[in-house]
Amino acid sequence: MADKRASEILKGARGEAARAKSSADLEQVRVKYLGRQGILTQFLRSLSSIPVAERPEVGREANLAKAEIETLLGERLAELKAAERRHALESQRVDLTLPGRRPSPGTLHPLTLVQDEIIEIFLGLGFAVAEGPEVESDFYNFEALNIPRDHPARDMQDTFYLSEDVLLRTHTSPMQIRIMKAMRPPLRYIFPGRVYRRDIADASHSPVFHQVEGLAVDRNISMGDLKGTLELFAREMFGPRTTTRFRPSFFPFTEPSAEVDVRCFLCGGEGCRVCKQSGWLEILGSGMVHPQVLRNVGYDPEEVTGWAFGMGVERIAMLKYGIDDIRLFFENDLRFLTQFA
Ligand code: 2U9
Repeated sequence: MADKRASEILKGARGEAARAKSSADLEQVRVKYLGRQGILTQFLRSLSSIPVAERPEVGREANLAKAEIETLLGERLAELKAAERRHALESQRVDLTLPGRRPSPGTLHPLTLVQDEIIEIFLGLGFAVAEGPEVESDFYNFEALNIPRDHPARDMQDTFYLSEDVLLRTHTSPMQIRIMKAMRPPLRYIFPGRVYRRDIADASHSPVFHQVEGLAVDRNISMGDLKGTLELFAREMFGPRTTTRFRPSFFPFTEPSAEVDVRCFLCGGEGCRVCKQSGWLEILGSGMVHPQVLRNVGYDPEEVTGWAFGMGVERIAMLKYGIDDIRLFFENDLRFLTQFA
């Protein structure tokens, strides 16, 4: 009866091993028969309770059954592993004839695009480009530009000071002083660059932003030249049908001074949310270089005159593309940044 048990166990194991569909199934079969609590293991353990006379025969049968189960499990495992490997190779097949995925080269930042566009327009008019330090002295940033000691811009609240005399430039105008001191007229230059002001960031303010300023100095340079140049710039930038308006203004470094507006291209001048019902959009400030500023760099205002202008690149980009929050330029959200290329 006992040897019948061994052969039945073997038969059961053989059937289950054959039916196992995966190496994991087969492992369960192994545990069921050969594990610590396995059927055959328990059977071997129970041999001590059968009559002594039957023990050698039954024990031999049981050990043979164990060896046979081990062999058949090993063979079945090899079969299943081979099948699993074939299946894995099939399902993970790589099509080597597929064309490669093109790596995305990225896009230029909208501020770079707009700044380049501004530069291109003035290069076409014969201006040269000059760039200079972002860390400046009080002299170049304020004093030489005729900005008085009690001007609010010079307040600690408005300017990032690195020491009493050293600061982060609040405009690119110090480069205009540097160029005028280094060269003699005639001069035609534009000055693109990053500038800093102690503003709390909101929809229209950022503590760092970009400017392009321009300067022309020569004999007999007039406000008419300034007007013609900036009208041409506005038409190149915002389209050939752009209408401009020059409005009197004040800056310490220009006299007379004018701000330039373009007819609101969203409402056509009717008045809307963007132009705050005025029908006009301010794009830049400008003026004739103040005689005192010319004297500060060693020029004789009786001999040469000049004009200058300044614009915020963010403002131009916001008007051109209808962007309502300056912070979008600095948040590096690719969904925003990749729209402009
Ligand atoms: C020198 C002489 C004159 C540059 C000028 C402005 C008017 C102006 C603002 C535009 C928007 C600054 O970025 S912004 O906030 N700029 O309105 N800039 S005239 O005049 C100069 C500069 C240097 C030696």
